[in-house]
Amino acid sequence: MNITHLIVDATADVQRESSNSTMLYISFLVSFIYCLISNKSCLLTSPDCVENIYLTNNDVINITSPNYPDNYDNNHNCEWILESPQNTGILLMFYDIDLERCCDFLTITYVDVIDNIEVTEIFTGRSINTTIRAKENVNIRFHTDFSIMNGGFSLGLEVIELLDCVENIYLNRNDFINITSPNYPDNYDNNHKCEWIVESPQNTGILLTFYDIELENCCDLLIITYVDVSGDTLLTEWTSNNSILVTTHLNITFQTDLSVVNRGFALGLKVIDIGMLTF
Ligand SMILES: [Ca+2]
Ligand SMILES: [Ca+2]
Repeated sequence: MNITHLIVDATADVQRESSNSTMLYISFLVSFIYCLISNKSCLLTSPDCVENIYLTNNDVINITSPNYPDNYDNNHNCEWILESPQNTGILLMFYDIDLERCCDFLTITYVDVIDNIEVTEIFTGRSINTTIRAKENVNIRFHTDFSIMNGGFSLGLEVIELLDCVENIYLNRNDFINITSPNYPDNYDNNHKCEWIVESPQNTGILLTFYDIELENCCDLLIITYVDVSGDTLLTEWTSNNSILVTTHLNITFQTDLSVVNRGFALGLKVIDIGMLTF
């Protein structure tokens, strides 16, 4: 399955734009859509330069457009092929993207770590502070046309650990869910690592209640990281039938070692209005 996203600039200085550039942009969209319908690879002609990058576990490297932060060149078409060790992923951190909106593109093709589907994202215009979490192979293309050059892009790359399971959970007001270890109430597995990333709406809190826990004391871990008014807090010691109120972001990680399994854990998450809480 392949998904293509077109990410366009939402922060550009619109005062600089004229009706001519609007028409140019519309004509680009028409040609781009035609391009996708007729031939999905039409933006990806054979590259002028290709670089293979093999990332190792402790690498954090930076790739940029040619001449960055000075302007890139016209008629440029380069490709980077990224690979990380088996059973790892690649975190792509976009520090800066400044491309001619109509006509110069940064195209990223990867398999998303959460959805496990191939995605092609096309960046143009201006964009910052975006991240992508990809499986171990990523293809990056940088294409410029025959006129108008901008500052280009700067992109950080880092190897990340791939989890056995990861789930993003977006809760609404008054939602209530349970989260348990795999197989619960039967025993969990050895060599297992799972993560749940939970978010709730603004001006709410997440009431976290522990129902049950039985882990190998030395070696299997349930780590809960949450945000409160004083910043990140790491919670590692807790007991059954105990509740805490956390703010709108919560990260739960469950990690087991190579031997001895137990029943695991069960907890509940309920979204409440902060003002309604009484202890
Ligand atoms: Ca251009
Ligand atoms: Ca164990």
